[in-house]
Parts: sequence; structure tokens; C-alpha cells
Amino acid sequence: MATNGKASLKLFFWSWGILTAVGVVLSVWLPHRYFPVALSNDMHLTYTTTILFSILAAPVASGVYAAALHILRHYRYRGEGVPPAAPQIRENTKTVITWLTASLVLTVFVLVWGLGALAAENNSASSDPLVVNVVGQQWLWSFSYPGSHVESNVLMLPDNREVEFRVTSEDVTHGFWIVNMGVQIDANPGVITTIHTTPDKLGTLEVRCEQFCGLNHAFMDAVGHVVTKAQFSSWLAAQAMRS
Ligand SMILES: [Cu+2]
Repeated sequence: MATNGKASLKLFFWSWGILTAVGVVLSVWLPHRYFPVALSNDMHLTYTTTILFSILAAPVASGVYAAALHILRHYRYRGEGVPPAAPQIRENTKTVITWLTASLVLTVFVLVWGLGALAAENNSASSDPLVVNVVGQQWLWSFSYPGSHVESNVLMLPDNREVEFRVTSEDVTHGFWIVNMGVQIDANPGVITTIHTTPDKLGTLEVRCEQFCGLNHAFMDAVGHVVTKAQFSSWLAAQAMRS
């Protein structure tokens, strides 16, 4: 047992605070530094959720690390044989109540946030989405635009219009993933799965396969572009003329 319990407890709270601050800074900085630029409403929501949940997790993780350091410093047993019984943490009412309350508040918040995000997404669905058929096969993606007979290996999307992807596969299970749009859904043979999103920024899309689908899975990617509505219409017309 520590000789100066007050001082060591002070050190525990200080290290908890400092580690929390570091965690909060990393939660904000890492996504800004390393995540790709978000090109859709869903990706923006994903970023906000990632940053917010990381910030909330920072004091929890830091509490565990600070407690581990504190325990290693002050409760390490150096004697011979079996150490004497220590007070059980479950008998410390204050700790138990704080622990349960914090866990309850955090989990309820995460649940409410998740349900709210889902509801926001469902409400944003427009009645007239642009439909894009997506077909995965070993090992490439192709996109077609119903009504225009256009088929392409480049995914072109107009800005600010909701898109409905109807996804399927010609052989094995693939995973349709537009990295910077927060869109991810399985492509299964014989089934059409759908997913919606709305591009909200011009830029280059990164399309990948995220289900291991054979030898060249790692190379199963495609590029795409979010362009203005006018650019999209002229691209579609030009493609239709070519076919
Ligand atoms: Cu694949």
C-alpha cells in the first residue's frame, strides 16, 4: 500500500487528464490527417461519428491506462509467497456507482446517436434517385445507367443528386466499396442489393472490392468522378453515342 495515498492519487488523476487530452487531440487530428476527403453526406456523417466516438472513448481508455500505471507503481507485490488479500474493487461503492453511471450514459448516447444517424439517412432519401447498376466479377467492376444503355468501367456521378446503387455479381461474392463516399455493400450472385448516397462535393472516387474474391482481389478497383450535372449529362450522351 502506498505511503502517501493522497499524492499518488493526485498523480493518477493528472496522468488520466493528460492521457485524455492526448486521446482527444489524436481523435481529431488523425482523421483530418489520414482519412480521404469526404465526397458524400454519408461519409461526412461517418467522419463526425468516428471523431465523436473517439473523443468519448478517450477518457475511458485513458482511465484504464492511468489505473494500470497507478497499480503497477503502488500495488506491486515484492514479498515472498502469496500476497495478502487486497480490497476488492466491487466492494468500493463510489467506484462502482461512478463506473456504472458513466457506462450507462455513454452507451445510451451511442445508441441514440446511431438511431438518429440512421433516421437522418432514411429521411434524406429522394423520390427520384439516379439508378446505377453495379456488377462485380473476377476481377473488375462495371457500371450501367438504366434508360441510357451506357455501360462503363468508370463510375460517373452528378453532384447533389441521390444515387441508388443496385449491386450484384456475376460469379462469387464481392464487396462494393466507394472508399470516400462511405458506401459499402456486398455484391452477391443472383441477388440485387441496394444502397443509397448523395455526392456533395466534386472529386475523384476510389472504388474497391472489400470481400476476398480470389487471386486478383487486391487489384479489383475502379475509379470514378463526381462531376457537375451538366458534365454528367454530356458524358452520358457521349457514351451513348459511342455504343
Ligand atoms: Cu471482388
